[in-house]
Amino acid sequence: MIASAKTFLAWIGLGGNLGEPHSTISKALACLNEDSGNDVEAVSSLYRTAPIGITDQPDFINAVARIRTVVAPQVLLEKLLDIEARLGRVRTEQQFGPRVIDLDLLLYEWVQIDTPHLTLPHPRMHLRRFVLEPLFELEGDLALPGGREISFYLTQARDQAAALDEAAKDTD
Ligand code: PH2
Ligand code: MG
Ligand code: MG
Repeated sequence: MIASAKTFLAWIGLGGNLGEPHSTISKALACLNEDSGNDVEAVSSLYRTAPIGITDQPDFINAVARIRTVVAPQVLLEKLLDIEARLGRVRTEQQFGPRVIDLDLLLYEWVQIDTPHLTLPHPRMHLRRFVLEPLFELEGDLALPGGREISFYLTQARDQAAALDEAAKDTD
């Protein structure tokens, strides 16, 4: 990365459940780091997670990475889409369906924007344990832009899961 350039922190959510997700996630991190505009600073553990949205699909492997970047959020998003394509992702799948690799821009500094192509923070990150748990591992109890601390959303996400279990019991 250009030593003198102004740099920005960003957090990327990584996930996949087709092929060999562990290896694809490693390759995605290598691609991100090899790009002259970004350095990968820290990566969470890899988590095996139950699929959310469409439940009838393989478990996912998920992680979160903190990167330092010189590029603007929209340019970073383009880079992520490009890496997804290079690693074999074809965008014909269902919205919450199985995929080889998914790279989501979760946070870019404390920027809040809402445009047709990019919303920051990622609009569903605070609802997803598969994002919140690895992010909590990396950053501790960070407050999300315009919101509460990660632990607040994690507790809510746990309660939601418990409530769904209760609702399922009611209909048995
Ligand atoms: N991604 C989805 C839909 N559902 N579930 C888990 N556990 N992990 C994911 O990364 C995931 C998902 C679509 O982006
Ligand atoms: Mg996603
Ligand atoms: Mg995505």
